[in-house]
Amino acid sequence: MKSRFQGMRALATGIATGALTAFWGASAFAGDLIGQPTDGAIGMQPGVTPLKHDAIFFHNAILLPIITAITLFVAALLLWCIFRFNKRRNPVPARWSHNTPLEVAWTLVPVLILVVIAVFSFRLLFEYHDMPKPYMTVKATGYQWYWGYEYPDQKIPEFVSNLLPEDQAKAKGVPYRLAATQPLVVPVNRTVQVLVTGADVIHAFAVPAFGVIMDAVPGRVNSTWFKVDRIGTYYGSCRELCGVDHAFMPIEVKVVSQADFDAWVASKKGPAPAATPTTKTAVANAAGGSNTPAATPAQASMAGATPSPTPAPKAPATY
Ligand SMILES: [Cu+2]
Repeated sequence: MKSRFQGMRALATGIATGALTAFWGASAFAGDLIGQPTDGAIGMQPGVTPLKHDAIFFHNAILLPIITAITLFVAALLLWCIFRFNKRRNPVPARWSHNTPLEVAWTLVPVLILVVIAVFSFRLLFEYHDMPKPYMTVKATGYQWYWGYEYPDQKIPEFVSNLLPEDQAKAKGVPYRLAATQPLVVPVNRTVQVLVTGADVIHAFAVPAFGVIMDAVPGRVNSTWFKVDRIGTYYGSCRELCGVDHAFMPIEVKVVSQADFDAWVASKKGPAPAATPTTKTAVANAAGGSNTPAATPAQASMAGATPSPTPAPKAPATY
């Protein structure tokens, strides 16, 4: 009997150890892809900005241990009550009520736990709020259902970033539904301010590897920032249900060296000088290849964007 019990205990220990190893192993050692989701991964995408590094620290070092400790403590209390104070083992229950020290403790301890969480939480919130002096600003406008990017500092008018079609994504070996026709290009190790707005309905600009998510609200300009510490391609998506093609408006950010960025800016400006901002936008849109044109002038002016001519959209916007 004893040996059978020991065998079961060994089995249980084995299962628990295996599960824990699988859990922590998957999250810590799986070699998660950078800038995109990884199949079977647990936890958040690896970060490439100070904000995301600190958000991961807040989650893994502060929240997760507290949640685990509370869960284990409450489970142990429950089990203890079930086994120690059931009717059979405790036929005559005590009749007292109120225990002042205990009540003070179970009021104060949760308050202190919340204060600890709040201290770290506010530090992170302030960090998101306190943007360093930005090197440049980009404006991201959410449309049904694509993104428009504009570089006011570099005088690059808005261009359209669409979902890269499946055949092209396969041919290029990039993830379908994450890759875009024209990425947002930014330099590495530079603070980039992102002004986010929506042209029709509420969208949201989110790039998990940057730890950035910001609502794109029509008639309002929100601001967020990131400073990416390594060159690469990072994917995000719209994070606010915005209509039938909500899942088909990816965000692709290419982080490049300063020299590559300068070259890209020069290529974006193009050799052909444009007489008016309107024609400039049209030239940029035409040069982009498979572009869905920008929104109607009414939508564009709502979002404060440069009005552009209105060729027929790929997927006509319905409201
Ligand atoms: Cu959207």
